[in-house]
Amino acid sequence: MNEDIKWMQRALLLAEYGRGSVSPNPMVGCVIVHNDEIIGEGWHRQYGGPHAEVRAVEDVIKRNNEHLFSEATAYVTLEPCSHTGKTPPCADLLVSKNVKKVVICNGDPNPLVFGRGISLLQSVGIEVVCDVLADEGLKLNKRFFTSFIKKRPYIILKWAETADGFIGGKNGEPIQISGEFSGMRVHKWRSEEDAILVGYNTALNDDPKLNVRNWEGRNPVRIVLDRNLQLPDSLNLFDNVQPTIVVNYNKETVPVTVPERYSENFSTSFLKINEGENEIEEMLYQLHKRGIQSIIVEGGAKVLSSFLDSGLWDEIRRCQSLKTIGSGIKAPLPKGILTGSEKVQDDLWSYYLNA
Ligand code: AOF
Ligand code: ZN
Repeated sequence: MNEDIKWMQRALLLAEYGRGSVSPNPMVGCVIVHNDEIIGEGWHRQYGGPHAEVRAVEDVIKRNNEHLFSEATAYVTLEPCSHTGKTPPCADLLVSKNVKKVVICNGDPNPLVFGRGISLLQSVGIEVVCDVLADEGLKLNKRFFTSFIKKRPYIILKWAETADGFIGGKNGEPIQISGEFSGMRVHKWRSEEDAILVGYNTALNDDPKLNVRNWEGRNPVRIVLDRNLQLPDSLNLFDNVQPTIVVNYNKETVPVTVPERYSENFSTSFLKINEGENEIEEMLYQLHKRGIQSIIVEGGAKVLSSFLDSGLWDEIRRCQSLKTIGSGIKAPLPKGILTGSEKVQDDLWSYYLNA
């Protein structure tokens, strides 16, 4: 196997460890190699914390391999940064360690970097190779890239339907459709996204908590569509255990930002949108400006359909159980390309991508 691919695969694997903890930053891994051996490695573990390159360099030093830097290659899944954000520039760090070569999976779309990291490395004579396993990197950080390219969060539409195609009872009463293991999976997914969104009827009828249970992970920001501010304060959504954003036509308060998820001060905030045909588009842009890079939309049928109709979605995760109820609220019809399906106990999960 090509050396660059082998080590980049390892760097991508390390980057995965950051899932659920680094957003709105990307997941990044770094492996430093000398003579076909790893002399240090690391990944971006936590939002606001040291970048992957810093961790890898520290690891090289900890392993007493510092003398090997000048003959070493650094494999990084994202172009080393050139800006001072919460941490100093990684490109400067690699230059100061005098590494011989840097292999990169993806360029950084952040306008603060955008090629400057690569130029900086090249300007001092470091050999730079780009786009190694680029497609894998784009997939790993699809939320991060979507945010910069489309100026909206990455949207996952998730629902469970009965074998006869219903998503809920006749009068909107909640019914248990999917099995226990599907439930765990859904909680894992919640922990991987910045936010979770439901419509007015789901909030009122189900009184959901929209938190992460049955899985270890961080709670997403809750977003609820309550256009005319009619939801009662007594709902679980307003328990201040995790942040909630109420999308409505009237009221705007100081915005919650994604990093607030990492603090302990949770509250309810209000996001005002204009009534009209482009409500979803406007809402997504406003949420994007608040740093939200991904949303899992969990219902109900009307909200899911409006996302599907707008075309502003990226993935569908659809669960079909063996249960039948005969009548109820019809589940939406999936769109896009079916990319795979799998059985989880008695449930069949199907996955679609927006073409
Ligand atoms: C890297 N290596 O591991 C990551 C990078 O506020 P900061 O300092 O954490 O900077 C965040 C930005 O840095 C983020 O938007 C992205 O452009 C880049 N992330 N860069 O060289 C890393 N996580
Ligand atoms: Zn950096």
